[in-house]
Parts: sequence; structure tokens; C-alpha cells
Amino acid sequence: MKPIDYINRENLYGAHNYHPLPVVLDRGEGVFVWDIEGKRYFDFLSAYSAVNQGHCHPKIINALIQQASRLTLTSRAFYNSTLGEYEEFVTKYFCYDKVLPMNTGVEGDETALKLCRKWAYTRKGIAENQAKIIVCDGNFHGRTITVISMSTDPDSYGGFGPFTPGFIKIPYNDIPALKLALEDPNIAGFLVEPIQGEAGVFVPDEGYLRTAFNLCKAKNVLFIADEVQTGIARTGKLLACDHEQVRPDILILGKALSGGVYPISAVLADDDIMLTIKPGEHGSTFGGNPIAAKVAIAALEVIKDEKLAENAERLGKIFRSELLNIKSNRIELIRGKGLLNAAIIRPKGSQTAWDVCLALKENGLLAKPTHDHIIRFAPPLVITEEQVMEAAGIIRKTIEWM
Ligand code: IF1
Repeated sequence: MKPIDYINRENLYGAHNYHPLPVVLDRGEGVFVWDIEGKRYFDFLSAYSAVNQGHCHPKIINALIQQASRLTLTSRAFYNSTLGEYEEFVTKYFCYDKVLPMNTGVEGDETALKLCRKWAYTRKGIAENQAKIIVCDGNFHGRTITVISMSTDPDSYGGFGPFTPGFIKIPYNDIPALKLALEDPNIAGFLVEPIQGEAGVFVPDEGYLRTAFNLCKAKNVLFIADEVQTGIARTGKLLACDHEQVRPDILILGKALSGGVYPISAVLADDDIMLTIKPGEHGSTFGGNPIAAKVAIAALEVIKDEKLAENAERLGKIFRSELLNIKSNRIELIRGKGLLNAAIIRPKGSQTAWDVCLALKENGLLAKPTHDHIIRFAPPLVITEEQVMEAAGIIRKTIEWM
């Protein structure tokens, strides 16, 4: 089979809810992936930051294999020998009293919203069904009906109504707007991405998260951080909130919690919040299953063992300065933190960021455009300085040539 045959087969039998770059991948190791014809590429998407630890990290794969041949799933109807070990490990790792394990990022967000509402009714004293949660314009928290009810992107919500009520939308990175919205006594929580990924790696002003957190505290409102994409060393700290010494009341993690090996998400909070949900009120067949437990422990150990936050911090600076040195008026702006970066591309004729990504692919580097004119650059965090220089060279050559 040729690449086009693989592509046609997906088109024929799969729903058309994606528009992938025309490359058919077959194998991955560290920062590299190979297509079915054996061509090697730098992976500068990292499965949207799920593969922070690099493709097929041997320690994580070993944890998967070992546990898969012993016990895979018991459901939560029974105790098992791995869940408690993981719960103790992950809560101590992130310094929270409790964890609620789920599978996908959007389930983590849904769980956080339910938890926030439950807390509002049982602790804060908001009248039943009156709780509101503040969210930000340009947010991306996933694809379920409730989560797209928070979206301001017509591609995400258009044609999928009616929507879940109870959300107040304010501009991102806008403290006065938050202050005003917090005047409503029925506000239970503020849900925010520390850096907006889908919006195009939009980094808020310094001090935004800290000030927002303080304002929430003054109004007894829960500060809920969606770190599904920004968490787990991606931005140069374990959590992006760590850059401003903010400890969210509710923390949502996903993606790299498994190193891209398995769908694993988690919601972390302290007892006064987490224990408001009682037996039978929330759950998931697969959440916290034995494979997930072992894989997540291994994935988090790799982050610390290999100092991936420090690597992201150091190499992010080098990468951005290399991109800033590119002599081409095609690059309008470079922004990002750690190894979560984006280039804003100035269109030339009918050429868009998509055409730049096609050319990058030809030159051996995979990246994905977002919003027509933005390219996200987010390699696995195990990348070396030499590899950063080589990849930046590919980007330079491609853009200067176009
Ligand atoms: C797709 C974007 C990235 C997320 C945050 C929750 C979720 C995501 C902050 C849901 C998911 C993904 C999903 C992916 C594309 C992708 C993405 F461009 F759409 F925004 F990463 F940048 N919170 N992000 O970023 O997690 O349920 O998917 O596990 O194809 O939709 P999920």
C-alpha cells in the first residue's frame, strides 16, 4: 500500500471530523516519527503535548506491558492493588489531598465543573441550580456538549445546540472583566487555561494568573486551572501556574499524564472540595484502571528523572531566539513559554500556515497550523540542544525559501 491508499482508506471508512496533514506515520521514538516509507521527521506537535516524554519511552512502555499482562481492569466496584499506589503517588507529586481519576482531558474538565457546582451548593451556599462558572473567550476544553457550551469558537459549538447553561464568558487576560463578573454572588468558579493552546499559544500578561487567583479568593470562588495541555513540564515548570506561584483549587491534567501511551486524566483538589462528591455521584468504567495507574506513575517519574521541566525552560529560550533570528517577513511574531511555542505567519498570496506546514513536512519536520496563520511548535521535551538547532535550521530554511 502507498501513502495515498492509507489516506483514502481513512477517508472512506472514518468520519470526516479531521483534516490531517498528508503524512502516514508508522513508528515513533523520542523526538522522531517515521512514515510508512521510512522517512524520518521531527515531531513538533507531540500529539498536542501528550508525548512530552518522547515517543515510546521505554520506561513507560515497560510499565504498560508489565501491568497489561497481570491485571487490566476491575472497574471501581472492587479495590485493586494499583489504584491506591497511584493515588498516593500523584497526590504527593502535585501536593493535593485527593485525586479523581478519569480518562480523557474533556472528562477531567467535566469532572471539575461538576465538582465546582457541588461545592457551590453544599459549601458556599448558592441556591440550587443557580451556580455560574466564569470562562474565557477563546477557550478550548474539549468536545462534549457541556464543554462546547463554554466555547466562543463557532467551529466548536455551531450546529450542536441546545447548550448547557450556567457559564459566563469574559475576555481572556482581562482583569477588570473578571473583577466585574465576580460581583455576581452566584459565581462558583473561574475556569482558565494558564496559556490558551487552541487560541494559538496565547500567553497572558505577567501577573494575570496571580491577580485572577487573588480576586477569586476574595470572593470565595474556586480557581480552576485546565492544565491538560500546559501541565507536566511543557512550559518549563511542572505546571504553568507554577510560573506565578498559583496553586489552583481544582487542577485538571491529561495528555502527558500518560506520556501519550494511554488516555489518562486526573482532577486534583483538597478534601473540603473533593469530598463534596459522594459514592455513586460520579465515576467512569476505565478511570484509574490498573494499566492507567502504572503508566501514569512511570510517566510522571520520567518527568522528574530526566529533568524535563528544566530542559523545556532552557531549550525553549534557545528555540525562540533561533526563530526570532530568521530573516523573513513571513514571520510576524514568535510567542510561547518553555517548549509550547507558536509562530504567527504573514500570508503571502494564497499561501497560508498550512502551506508552510506542508513544506516543513517535505523538509522533515511535522507541525500543525491553527487558525489559518498560526503554527504551533511543541516538540517532545526529551529533545536535545543539538536537535533544537537542527530543527530550527529546517524551519529557517523552509521559511526563508518560501
Ligand atoms: C483534538 C486544540 C490542542 C485541551 C485543553 C482539554 C482538552 C484539550 C486545554 C481536551 C484538548 C486537543 C484535542 C485535540 C486538539 C487539541 C488541541 F488544538 F484543539 F486546542 F492540544 F491544542 N483542555 N486539546 O487542549 O482533552 O478530551 O481531547 O483528551 O483533536 O480535538 P481531550
